[in-house]
Amino acid sequence: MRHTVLRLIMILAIWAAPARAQEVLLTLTGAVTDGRVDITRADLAALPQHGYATSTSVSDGRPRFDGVLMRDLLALAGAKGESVRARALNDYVFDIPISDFHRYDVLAALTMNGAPLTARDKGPVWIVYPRDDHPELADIRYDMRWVWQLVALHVE
Ligand SMILES: Nc1nc2c(c(=O)[nH]1)N[C@H]1C(S)=C(S)[C@@H](COP(=O)(O)O)O[C@H]1N2
Ligand SMILES: [Mo]
Repeated sequence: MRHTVLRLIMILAIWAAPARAQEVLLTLTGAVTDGRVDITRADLAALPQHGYATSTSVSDGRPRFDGVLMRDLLALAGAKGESVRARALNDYVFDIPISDFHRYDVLAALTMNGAPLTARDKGPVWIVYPRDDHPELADIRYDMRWVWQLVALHVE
């Protein structure tokens, strides 16, 4: 009995790791390769990883965020356009000029203070701006671009 349970746990663990890696976190549509690119956790893990601590308009202190650069993500998807329409799980939608991602090291963040962001807490993906490095970013016009629970990007 004990062995059966252990074996079951092992099988589940072995099966769950790749399944989690293949989990689609983001879907890019519009002016991207073949009109649609599904981005998995493994795709994101294969990109260069970046991070920094920054203040935010919704949390205390300066949490550290890690993930990938939005410009690397868009390059991976072959995005060619002027803006992205970012859509969240809660159907919040906001248009962001792609120039932001070249001007600033904007993150598609996957972790905060080393812990994976979950859908319950602004995850799995949160658009994060380097707010403390550029005074102009501490502004409501940019706060609205910090889309959390990001699930889709439409490139135009
Ligand atoms: N997914 C999602 N992201 C979002 C929002 C939202 O409602 N849903 N609100 C935006 C707005 S309008 C602002 S100002 C900042 C901070 O939102 P808050 O002040 O409502 O916490 O997050 C932005 N990101
Ligand atoms: Mo807002």
